[in-house]
Amino acid sequence: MMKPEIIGSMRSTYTRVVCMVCEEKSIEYVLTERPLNAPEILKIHPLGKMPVLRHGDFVLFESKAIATYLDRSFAGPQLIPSDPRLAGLTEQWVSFVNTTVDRTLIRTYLFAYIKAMMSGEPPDRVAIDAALPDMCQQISILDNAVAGAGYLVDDQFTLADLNLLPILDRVILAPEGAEALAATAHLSRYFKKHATRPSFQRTLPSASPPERAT
Ligand SMILES: N[C@@H](CCC(=O)N[C@@H](CS)C(=O)NCC(=O)O)C(=O)O
Repeated sequence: MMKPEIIGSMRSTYTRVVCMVCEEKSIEYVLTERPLNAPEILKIHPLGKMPVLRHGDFVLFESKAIATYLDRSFAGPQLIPSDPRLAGLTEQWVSFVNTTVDRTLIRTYLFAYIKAMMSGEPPDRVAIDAALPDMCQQISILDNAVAGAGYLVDDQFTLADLNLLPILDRVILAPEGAEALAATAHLSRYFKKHATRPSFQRTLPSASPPERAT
């Protein structure tokens, strides 16, 4: 089958998720590194967000849609279970992480540090402190969720886990994020364990500091 092309940046957590899907399923893919609003991205995503997918003459935007398409189109371990309850739980955690956790941990908290780094100004303490209660609450929810078998869904590695790992990997770049994760009883162990997966290791963003693409 033709190789899917993912257009985006490995520094983008959402791009990394779809690359991890390919790695987990041993799909041969091409990552075309492009910045936000690159013409190739704007041609596919009406708002210029990443990632986007090109597969032959088929194009797609939205990481969850891309992940589902790849999971259904290619052989390899099923990342969205076919059992309706397990599929529902997978959707639940992907949705919670994308609509709530990403907004707090990345767009609000981490971006306060990234903005400071890019402008050379000190970090906005008010914005950071304001994000901390939500960040701690959401980390605690995730900590409880993985307390049983060490996965978000049942006892299997699914898209729900894969979708969370790049966010955890980014939030620990800032001090309160690192402390919050280290203080958890289960989530820190979960992160350490799954961070050894080849799909995680093979998609590590370059060692350069996070930029706007996160
Ligand atoms: N819901 C979208 C979110 C994509 C998204 O926000 N990507 C970030 C990079 S991680 C981006 O393009 N940000 C630029 C912007 O929001 O303008 C998805 O799941 O693909």
